[in-house]
Amino acid sequence: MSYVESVLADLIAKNPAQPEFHQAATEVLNTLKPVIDQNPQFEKAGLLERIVEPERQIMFRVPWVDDNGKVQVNRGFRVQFNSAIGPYKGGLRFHPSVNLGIIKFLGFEQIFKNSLTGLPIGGGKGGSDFDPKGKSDREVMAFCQSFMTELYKYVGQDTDVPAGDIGVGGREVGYLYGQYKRITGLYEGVLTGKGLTFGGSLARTEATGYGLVYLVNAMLKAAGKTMQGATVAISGSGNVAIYACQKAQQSGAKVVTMSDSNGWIYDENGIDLAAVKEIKEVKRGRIKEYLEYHPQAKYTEGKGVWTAKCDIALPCATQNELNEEDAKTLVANGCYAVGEGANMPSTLEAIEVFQNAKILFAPAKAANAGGVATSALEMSQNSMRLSWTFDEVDAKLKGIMENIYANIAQAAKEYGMENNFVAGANIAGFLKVANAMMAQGIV
Ligand code: NDP
Ligand code: 2IT
Repeated sequence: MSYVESVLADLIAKNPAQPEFHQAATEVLNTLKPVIDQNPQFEKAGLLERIVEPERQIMFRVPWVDDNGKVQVNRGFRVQFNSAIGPYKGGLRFHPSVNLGIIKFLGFEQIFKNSLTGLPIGGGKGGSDFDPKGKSDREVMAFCQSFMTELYKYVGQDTDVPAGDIGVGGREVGYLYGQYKRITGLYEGVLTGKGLTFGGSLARTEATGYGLVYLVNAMLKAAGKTMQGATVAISGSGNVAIYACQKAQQSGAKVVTMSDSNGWIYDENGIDLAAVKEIKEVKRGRIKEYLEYHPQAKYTEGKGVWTAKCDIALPCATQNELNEEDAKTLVANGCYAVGEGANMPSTLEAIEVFQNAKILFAPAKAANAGGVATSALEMSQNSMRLSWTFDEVDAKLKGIMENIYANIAQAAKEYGMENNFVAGANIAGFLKVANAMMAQGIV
């Protein structure tokens, strides 16, 4: 058994019932084989065994009182995965599906993503099985205050800096920040994605979606293609999906689909993003309500968004939302590029279909790194106690995404896997962290 295979076998045996973590680790470690072969010192230093084991995992009770006066109890998590290159950094996810395995897969991915940004941030992730959907603002506030009353012990501007993810947006970050400040008395950049009146960065809201399109545009350009005139399918209708749609439209594409966990819309005239923003950002409603604005559009209940014919697919909802069948359908319909806005949206089998079909495929840890990169820019602004303009932050974001594309393309080429951006992203992200860990001794 090779070093990589034995580490993976141990990981699976030691962490039962964490299939998403197994999946993320399998994808990363398998592509690292050539690097591991060339660097025998990594095995001697137990580097892979250390990198797959979080430095610290925190789980806690989150009690709160609902609007009927009843006590509810949720479970809170923060996995501080790797601090070799900077303070732990990564979002908080509030969704009923959250468990330790989900947070570990996200935290593991975050290590390499954060490394790719070129900025000094380690990897972490957290969240809760709390479901903000259908809750009143007061209930969300009560939950966030209780969550932070435990979490504050472990976070801080130089230790661990959480942010948003699924179910955690500006509202939640605001309540969490208020409680942190109240308990600690510190006015510091302990969270990113804050409101603009209390230390938030311009362009952080747009960053993940915009960054996704900047990276896909760089990938298309290198292949002699462009988004101008392309038909784009997007899944999800949350933060990432909305701003991916906006930037794709600004890049001259026609976006024809968006979705939520209930179903998906198809608008052959191109998505009216102002309508989607009103439904999702203002009313917190369902994507089905799009028909009230555009009765000619088509709504389909349930899955199926990848059956829409498109040139470019941007999955921006959640993990494993695009499986082998979906990938085959996309390829059969002529799709030539995929950019992952969500974390691990494509199954391992789907990625194989894309790679066999020689489709341009930008993996999540490169393609959605614009969000956390801009979070790191928010941290810099907080430390300097000043703020940059929208255009300044947006220009830095674009530069970072173009740089990520260049680095992953270069790493893939260097290891004999030209245009395999999955391998390129894993290798480039891994090497910086691995070298930092080697230099810091056995810790
Ligand atoms: P939001 O909560 O704003 O939106 C999530 C969207 O995905 C909603 O449309 C939601 O539908 C849909 N969705 C969530 N879970 C499921 C599910 N199980 N099945 C089907 N649809 C689902 O989250 P974000 O836009 O912030 O996050 C989307 C993805 O992007 C996630 O994978 C996240 O980890 C990733 N990401 C986010 C970043 C950020 O800065 N926010 C940065 C990098 C990656 P519904 O409302 O019905 O639940
Ligand atoms: O998955 C991610 O990169 C995020 N949810 C954003 C994390 C951050 O710290 O901005």
